[in-house]
Amino acid sequence: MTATLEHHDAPPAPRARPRVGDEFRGLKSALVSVGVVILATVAAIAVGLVFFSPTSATKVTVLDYRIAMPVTMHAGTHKMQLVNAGAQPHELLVFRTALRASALPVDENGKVIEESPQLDKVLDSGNSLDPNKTQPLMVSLTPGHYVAICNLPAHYRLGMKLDLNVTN
Ligand SMILES: [Cu+2]
Repeated sequence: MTATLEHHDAPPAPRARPRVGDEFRGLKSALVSVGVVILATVAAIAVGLVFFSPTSATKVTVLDYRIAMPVTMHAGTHKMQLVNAGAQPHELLVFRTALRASALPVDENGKVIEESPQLDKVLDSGNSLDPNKTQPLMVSLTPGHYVAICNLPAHYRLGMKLDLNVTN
């Protein structure tokens, strides 16, 4: 009689234990999934902050008549924020060149000859930027020597030139 009862009672127990275990496994995998989603979201936000935050851009200020920006930068693709803090419109041109900023080839009007084979233009802000305006720019730099200038009439001669060294 006792053996029979045990025999009849026994089957439900093994079935019950796996069900509880399955629920825990299901809960565990659900928590792991939520964790993965949270980590992925945090990682995406971190990447977004690094690549898209305005604070990560290199500030380049053009004034009457000089350029203020870092003179040493690391190789890579950089965001730049061009700021015209002068009273005149300005532009920003960057050339990769072995020539010093003070020794660029110029025409009879003192403008830098941008098409010179000695200059390899890597950045051109395009239309001149008005005073108190800002303009986002992107530039890819490899190790070497660069020169930044503003080539609006007489601005190079007046002092808008800067040597930039790019390191690894
Ligand atoms: Cu200028």
